[in-house]
Amino acid sequence: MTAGASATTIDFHGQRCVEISLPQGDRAVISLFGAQVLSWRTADGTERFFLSPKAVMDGSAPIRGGVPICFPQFNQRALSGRGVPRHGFVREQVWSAGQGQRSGALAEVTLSLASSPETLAIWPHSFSANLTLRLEPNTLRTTFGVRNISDLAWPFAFALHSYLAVDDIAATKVHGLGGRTFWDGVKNLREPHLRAVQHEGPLDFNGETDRVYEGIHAPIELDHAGTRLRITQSESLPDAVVWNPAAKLCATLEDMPSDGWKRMVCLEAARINVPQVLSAGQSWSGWQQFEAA
Ligand code: TA6
Repeated sequence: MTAGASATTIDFHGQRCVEISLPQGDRAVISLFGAQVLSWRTADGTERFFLSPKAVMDGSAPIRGGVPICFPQFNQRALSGRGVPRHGFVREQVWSAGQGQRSGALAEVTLSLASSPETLAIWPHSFSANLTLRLEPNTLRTTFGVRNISDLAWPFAFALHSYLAVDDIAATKVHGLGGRTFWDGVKNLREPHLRAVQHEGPLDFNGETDRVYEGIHAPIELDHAGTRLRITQSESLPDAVVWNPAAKLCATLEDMPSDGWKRMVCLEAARINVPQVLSAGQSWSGWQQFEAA
């Protein structure tokens, strides 16, 4: 892998990663395994992402934390029964990192992945994909791009499955979802077409939460311990997933400490309910951006 002066190859919890940083002190780390952002620290020293202390870091399983990429399916909703793993397979592939760039108060690096005999055995479509991580003071954007390099159109679903760190889930609120319709994956797991409407006012957490909100056009805000994180996403990603496993489900996750659910919430920018169809030769991209107040 090549890294420019502004992107350094580092070992991070045993994973080969690329680090980008700014003179102001902001820093982000992305793993070659899965092109998964594992850390974003703003200049004030605050770590913004949750990375499970029990995450599997040897490349044998997806990493629990940071920003896993879900492609070409979300959970097992789109391509189930065809042998594609839950949340797809790119989060378990080793990506290549390109030259990093820094110009003033902006640093970025792009990782890439192309279909291979291994991926074609899982999902029979040729693609090339890239993930660009862009860092500015107090702001991080992840952009995923994919191109259909086969002769046939194919559909896919997608999510940037971001794990955000919170001090205490019981005192955490999410603003900006009032009035949006959602599918409740806890109450209606077997009825994916059922919808409820989110009440006005902030969403708080009183138990297992697993929802796919649709029609997301305005920013969402994560509010905890007196700090706010503003989250925006591209028009190509109309859905937002909110996930917290709470105590019972968390206890079944081997790569989570028993109290890990108290310190994280996933706020994911996604395209789930209406899969994207990509024609031969066509490209698509989607991004999620975080701004710390
Ligand atoms: O995004 C929410 C979700 O689909 C949940 O249903 C939950 O299972 C979570 O993702 C984690 O999935 P994983 O395969 O990473 O354990």
